[in-house]
Amino acid sequence: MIKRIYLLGAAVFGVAGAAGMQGCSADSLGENGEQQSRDSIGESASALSVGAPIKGVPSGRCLDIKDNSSANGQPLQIWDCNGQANQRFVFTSAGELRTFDGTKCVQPKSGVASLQAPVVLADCNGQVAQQWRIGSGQTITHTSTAMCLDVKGRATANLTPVQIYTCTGGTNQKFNVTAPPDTQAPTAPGNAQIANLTCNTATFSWSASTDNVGVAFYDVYHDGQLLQSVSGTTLTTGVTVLAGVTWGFYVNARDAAGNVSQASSTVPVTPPQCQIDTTPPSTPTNVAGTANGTSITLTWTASTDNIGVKAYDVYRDGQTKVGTVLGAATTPPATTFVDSGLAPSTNYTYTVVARDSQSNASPASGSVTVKTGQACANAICSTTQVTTDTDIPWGLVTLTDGSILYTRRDAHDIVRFDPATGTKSTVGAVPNVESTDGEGGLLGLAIGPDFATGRWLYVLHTSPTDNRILRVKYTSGRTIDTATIQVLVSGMLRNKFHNGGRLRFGPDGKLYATMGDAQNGANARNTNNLNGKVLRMNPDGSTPSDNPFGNLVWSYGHRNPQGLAFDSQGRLWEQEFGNSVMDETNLIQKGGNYGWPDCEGTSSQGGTGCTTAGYIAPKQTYPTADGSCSGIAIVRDVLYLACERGTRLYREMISGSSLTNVQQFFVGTYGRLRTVEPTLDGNIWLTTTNTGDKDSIPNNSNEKILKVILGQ
Ligand SMILES: [Ca+2]
Ligand SMILES: [Ca+2]
Ligand SMILES: [Ca+2]
Ligand SMILES: [Ca+2]
Repeated sequence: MIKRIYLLGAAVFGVAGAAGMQGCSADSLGENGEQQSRDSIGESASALSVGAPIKGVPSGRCLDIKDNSSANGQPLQIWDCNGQANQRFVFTSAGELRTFDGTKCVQPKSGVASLQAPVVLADCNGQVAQQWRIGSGQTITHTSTAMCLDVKGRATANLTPVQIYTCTGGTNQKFNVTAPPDTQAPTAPGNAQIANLTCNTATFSWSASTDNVGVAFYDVYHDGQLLQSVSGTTLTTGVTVLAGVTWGFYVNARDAAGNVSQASSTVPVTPPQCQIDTTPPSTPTNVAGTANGTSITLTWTASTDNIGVKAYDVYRDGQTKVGTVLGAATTPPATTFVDSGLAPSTNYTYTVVARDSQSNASPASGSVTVKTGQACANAICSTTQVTTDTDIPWGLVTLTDGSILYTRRDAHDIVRFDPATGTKSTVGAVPNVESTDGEGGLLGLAIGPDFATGRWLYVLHTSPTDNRILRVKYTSGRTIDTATIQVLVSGMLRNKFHNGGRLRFGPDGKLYATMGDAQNGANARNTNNLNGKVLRMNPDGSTPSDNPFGNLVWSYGHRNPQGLAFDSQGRLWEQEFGNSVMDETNLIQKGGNYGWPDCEGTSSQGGTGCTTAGYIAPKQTYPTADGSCSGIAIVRDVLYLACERGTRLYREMISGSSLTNVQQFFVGTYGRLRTVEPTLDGNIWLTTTNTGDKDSIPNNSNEKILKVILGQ
């Protein structure tokens, strides 16, 4: 019975009038799918011409059911092409080769020895004998016998019977037939596991995915970063790991048409140290500090270690760790730190501790006391923690009364916080949200210029099946009314990582959104789908008439685009996660191609790379270790970027169409930062994302929301 459902989703090639059958998949049919599909087939048989001719290569004649008779047992032959129903064929997703407008199947005649069995008409029965596939070299292969469809005796005359025969490569086994497009993703790989773990290597393995056509590749990731792609027959591979560093390994299956499965389960790995180290670094010396307004710059002399210093922790007034200066894999950490956002005319005392990679810590250095200047002469003047949350704050908007609303990624609800009173309340849960043990969940939040009257909140989230944008009314009682939900965009591919997620209204009254490539770079370059894109839509989700491709796509070639912000000229800036080399900030142009997957930042990755004509280069790039910035905000034409892995806030001046005077703040002070948004009074909100990330578990985080006072 399943095959009847599949016929609706069957790829029908080269046939006018068949479009109405497409897009109706088994998934959408629900419990009554079987009955609905039968009804639809009945209708389509009379209303539509299903299928297309299949021509033998040497004869130019068409496959044909003899005498145009739909009686079971009628033989398949070749005959002059005439376009009638007995010459129209369609491959279904179930592998059948159907004719007579999709109502009958062909199979080798039963009871005849497999070799040279004539092929005849039969009622479709879902048996393997009726399964065919398009083979290599223009052949049509009978799946269960692996034999080829063969015009008997290499003859080319009308009435020559067609049989199955050992594949010979002969032209009498070649047919002009186009493979139907494959739109079905493989199943997720199973049984992911790590073995042979050493301090720097491991073996990652998994069990095979299945696919309607076949798995072409497996893409191996850790934490959203592609490590390698291996062939679709490979189920194990050696991977490089870092001693003491926890990574989460997983794998996606990909077919030749570019459909990507959902991810396997994640295998967390913390490799052992290569060499046990119990000797702490030497004590940092010569700690000194100078004040510049309300910022203090500290310097010290580097510590030494038997293996290597990994980090310096900076302590203020004895107890408070105000920041960590981290080294990279092969370079020691810097010996300077800026503590910004301090009170004016105040004494601060600092010490510094050195750590190695196995958590051996030096004694604290001698202290230094520095007095800040009288007034804030800095870009960042002070920072106040306004509230905390047990989940990950993701999207955040400031309402006109000064309160903020923010989404909680894994808790799947929206919270209101009023900084004036410290009051916090639940606005409500958004239904149909699913986290992805990665980056998916309840993500972006926006309000439009009509918020005062329309009361719409715009939300981007991952559902169990896709990524979606919806809007929902915010009531006068400060809750969401889920009865008002309107799904504006659905069907965007989701995956464990690369779900994009930011929303921002432009000065043109349109809603802009970022959508990741769903871990499939091919999506990014395809302007016919919505993944790997910056999207633009009317507030009701419809396509603006001046969009460049007739759909919601505004720009493309994006990997995992994140923050969006408009400058005083109404220009759109966008932040984007790269893979393993660099992240980027882009100035978005209508219809622009931003290069992924051939170009990562300014680093060529494939094809003709970053020099490809038409690719738009980023305005700024960041090594991924210093970046992984998600949220961005523009205040007085200064761009602020909240960075996760980089654990810092970048401040960059928009000058012409360039980003200049790049400064970094809070490096290591608050850990990973995710969201930055303007406040009503010309400053910024800043949120952390330190724990409970990359999982689907609600309320296992301990995050801060900070208010940062900017200098004038
Ligand atoms: Ca497939
Ligand atoms: Ca050591
Ligand atoms: Ca790019
Ligand atoms: Ca969580």
